[in-house]
Amino acid sequence: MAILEQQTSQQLIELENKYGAHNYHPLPVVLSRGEGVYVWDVDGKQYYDFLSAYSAVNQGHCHPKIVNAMVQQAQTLTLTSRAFHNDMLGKYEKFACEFFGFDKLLPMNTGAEAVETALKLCRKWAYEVKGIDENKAEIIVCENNFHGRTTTIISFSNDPVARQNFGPYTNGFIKIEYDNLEALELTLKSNPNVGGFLVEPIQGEAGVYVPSENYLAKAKSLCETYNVLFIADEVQTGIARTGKLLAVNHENVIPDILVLGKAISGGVYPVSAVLANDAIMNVIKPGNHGSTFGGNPVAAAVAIAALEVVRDEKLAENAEILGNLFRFELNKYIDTSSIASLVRGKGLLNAILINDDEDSDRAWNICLALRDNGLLAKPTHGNIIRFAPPLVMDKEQLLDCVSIIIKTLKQFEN
Ligand code: IF1
Repeated sequence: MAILEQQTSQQLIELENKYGAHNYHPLPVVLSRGEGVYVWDVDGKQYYDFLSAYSAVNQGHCHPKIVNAMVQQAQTLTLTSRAFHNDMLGKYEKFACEFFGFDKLLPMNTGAEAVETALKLCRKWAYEVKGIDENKAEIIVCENNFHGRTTTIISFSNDPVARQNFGPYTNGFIKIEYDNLEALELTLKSNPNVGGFLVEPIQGEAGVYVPSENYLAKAKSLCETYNVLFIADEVQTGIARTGKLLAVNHENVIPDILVLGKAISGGVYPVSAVLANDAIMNVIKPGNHGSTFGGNPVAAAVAIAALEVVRDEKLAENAEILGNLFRFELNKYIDTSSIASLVRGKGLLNAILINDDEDSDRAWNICLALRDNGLLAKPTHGNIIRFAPPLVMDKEQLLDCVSIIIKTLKQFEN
């Protein structure tokens, strides 16, 4: 059989199972097309996408403006490496720096690469500007963080599945409780070698934990007091997902280092970025850091188009309005539900808590039933189901999804 011939879902799943590493346990559905808020499986069944590729497809699947930008650039110049200049990188860097309000951008490809870049930048600043003794710099991180899958990043993860048997681990990280300002202040006060504080404005993978009001603002203020860099990982919460361009905008916090990924490209191409002002970014000199594809012309063209879509289609405003409607409607149901105990989130990054213990398969079974009812979502940890549709969704589609979700949850009511 020619490899590109039409195959059934089962045949395609078997191909992945036989020839692919088993590093995921996907929901049993095989998608072959996406457009806006919809995806279709190989049998032509239509679904609402309520995961948005983990918030990488905020602009909707295959947004024509972004795809066209990619096609045009891909037919012109795809990759030069940074050994030479190209006519797209500077334009993109200027556009993005003005879009987010920073002096400089360091272009990378994946979110984890951008987080690693931010860690290196923070450490170099700690030694060369703050004056911490070489190899003594510490970076504070939060319990239940998720920042990617590299060996250094999982070194400060407390998720055994993500961490176990990948040692030896990278040193130089202090873990504190998320959303605990006393813990942060105590750690800053008692550790003179802290160079930075890396934090997710909302903890996504942990289960969409929204911190207390003003946590981010007060944490930033503590970092200023102790001359420590506030590093915001907005890979998942950024690009309008939470109802503002950045989740830190809800508290008017300007991070010292901003980490972006996922939807900065609209899910069309791997693009990530680290932004900072000159006093920090200028510690990086030629040869200190790099990447073959980082800042390539296609990434540059795609990212400009993807950010223009966020601006022109007012996706943050839409996420704010539809997110409030989503939680309002679900809370009405939850008041009477025996299966769902709460809904939490900001903008269109939300999750519901299923009344069951972590290791029950009830959330998984609910997601299978949601699939059968035409909506795709996936549990994060055990009994938490994340809901994150593309931000281009309209009110009618959202209410349709709310009725699908409630109808499905009622199937599991006792
Ligand atoms: C998986 C979810 C997980 C991220 C934040 C950096 C990265 C991510 C805040 C790394 C990536 C993805 C990775 C994917 C599942 C998904 C995810 F929360 F978004 F659902 F795992 F937590 N910072 N998140 O969320 O970016 O290198 O992947 O481009 O690894 O299973 P990446």
